[in-house]
Amino acid sequence: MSEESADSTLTDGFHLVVDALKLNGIDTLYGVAGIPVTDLARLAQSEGLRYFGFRHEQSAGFAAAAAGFLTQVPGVCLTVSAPGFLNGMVALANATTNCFPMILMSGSSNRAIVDLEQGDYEELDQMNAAKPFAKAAYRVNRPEDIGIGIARAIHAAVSGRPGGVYLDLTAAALSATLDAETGRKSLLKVVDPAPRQIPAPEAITRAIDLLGNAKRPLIILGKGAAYAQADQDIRRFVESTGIPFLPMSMAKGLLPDNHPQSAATARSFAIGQADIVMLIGARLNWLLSNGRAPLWDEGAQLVQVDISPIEIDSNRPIAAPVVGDIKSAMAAFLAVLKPGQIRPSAAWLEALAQHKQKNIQRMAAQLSADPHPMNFSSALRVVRDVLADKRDVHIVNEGANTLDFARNIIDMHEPRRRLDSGTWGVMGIGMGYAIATAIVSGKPVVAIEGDSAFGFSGREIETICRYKLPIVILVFNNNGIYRGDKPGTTPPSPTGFIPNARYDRLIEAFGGVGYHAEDTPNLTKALEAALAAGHPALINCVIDPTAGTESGHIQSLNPKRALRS
Ligand code: ADP
Ligand code: TPW
Ligand code: MG
Repeated sequence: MSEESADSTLTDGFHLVVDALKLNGIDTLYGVAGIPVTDLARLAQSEGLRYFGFRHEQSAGFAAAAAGFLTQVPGVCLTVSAPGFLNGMVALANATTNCFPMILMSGSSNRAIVDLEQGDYEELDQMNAAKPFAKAAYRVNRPEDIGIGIARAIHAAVSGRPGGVYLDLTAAALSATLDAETGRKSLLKVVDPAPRQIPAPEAITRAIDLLGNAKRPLIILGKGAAYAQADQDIRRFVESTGIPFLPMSMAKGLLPDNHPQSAATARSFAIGQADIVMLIGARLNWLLSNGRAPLWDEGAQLVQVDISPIEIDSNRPIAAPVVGDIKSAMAAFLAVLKPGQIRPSAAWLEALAQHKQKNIQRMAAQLSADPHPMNFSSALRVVRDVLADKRDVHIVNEGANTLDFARNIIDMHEPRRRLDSGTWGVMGIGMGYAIATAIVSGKPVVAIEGDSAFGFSGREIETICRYKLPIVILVFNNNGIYRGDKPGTTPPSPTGFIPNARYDRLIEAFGGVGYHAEDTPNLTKALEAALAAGHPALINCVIDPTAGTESGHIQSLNPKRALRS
């Protein structure tokens, strides 16, 4: 309990929130201060929590979500009422969509006035507004309910399939006083909030039997597998069965990308030809063409390991569902797997090897070109080469072409080192994810950002400089969304930006170091120097404005008008 209380026999809502968070091992808040949570942020900081103040709630929320993904402890975002709350909602919905645990904690206005729509300062029925976008939403109306409210929020965020939880803290509950002893007794430390969910033994044998019959098996690892922190067992399972694997973008590094069993460079071939595919923490959503032809052989049979029972059969029949948490499931697989029981055919491995070889050669030609101005491949080759011996560097990545090329070119060697636009393909995660990643990991972060993508959260470079975080932002500046306009285009096209903007100068306003790189030698120098300095830096990386393609690699999802005027 804080020393500040004038009367030590009393406590209040502010103190109870801070005490409840501490009791449950939550030591960091990401937020934007203001009525009615300013004093909460201040108190949290003075009581030993780390408070990171952002310039916009969306980035604070993205930071909380990234922290949740990296640590399995829900990241907490603190906002003011109505507009601040709504600014945080995109991040909350994104967390739920990506299965990341986070808690959006917003102060709210006077219930009596809000419910009669009488016009309070920042009036909004926040709890009900949050419900469709959150895994759960709760409101605390009385200080004695704060402990339960926070416990419920933690359970909801991390149990089962993780997600975003909204916790509404009314101004009245925050400022109300309570007898200190009653308050203390109202707090609880949650026990086992993410209980193991051990799959049924028959589900394990069914899956192993199916895989045992496979000639052309394939494992697809998703970000659920990265989240589960079952790294050793996943690797042992993959290696002891010899099954080729494909990592989804945020599962890269669970096994190193240069692992001989990686089928990443023969992705379409592997998915299209496999007879049995095992999904581990990956949904059959748009990122996997919903499991449909032409990418997939619709006759292939599937094993799916997932914590959510209703994920099963969501897009196509799953012959062997394994419902449980991945850590328990992988341990169970390893416990019953007999040597040689699962064995991909030699012909399958040979066919994959040939496809990989062909694709690697094709990529090598692209990667070795050094055009002026740089294109995505040549600039990313530099990034890849500079990072090759810096395995602790974490990557954040968003954009269209910038995302697609970087995902393929930058190899990952360690788990949970890559965060990106994820399930929604959302722009704006960049700075929030980078900030939380730097804070949580204590390691350098390189944020590889399209110039459009960067604009969504670029204001947070002040935050990065204020906290002196070791973040290097690479802005892939091609003058626009996907591409730049031809010189002199008026009015600017819907996708074009000011040509040749100097993003590097923005960070200088806050004491960071800006670099301007127009060619590969200068990009190499800039990235090496920025990483060696360990200071906030932004490299304006000049990319040929004609190099990108509209919508990057997902042009097929981009509807075009049937009639031309
Ligand atoms: P990706 O985008 O990488 O393909 P998705 O986000 O689509 O991955 O899928 C992640 C899946 O992982 C979700 O269906 C989620 O229910 C599941 N999941 C998350 N955590 C766990 C866990 N600990 N154990 C099992 N499944 C999990
Ligand atoms: C919140 C739509 C998808 S990709 C993109 C936008 C605006 C930017 C692509 O340009 P960028 O990358 O970043 O410069 P590059 O390398 O191709 O030039 N609003 C939100 N999310 C999404 N996904 C969009 C808009 C979009
Ligand atoms: Mg661009």
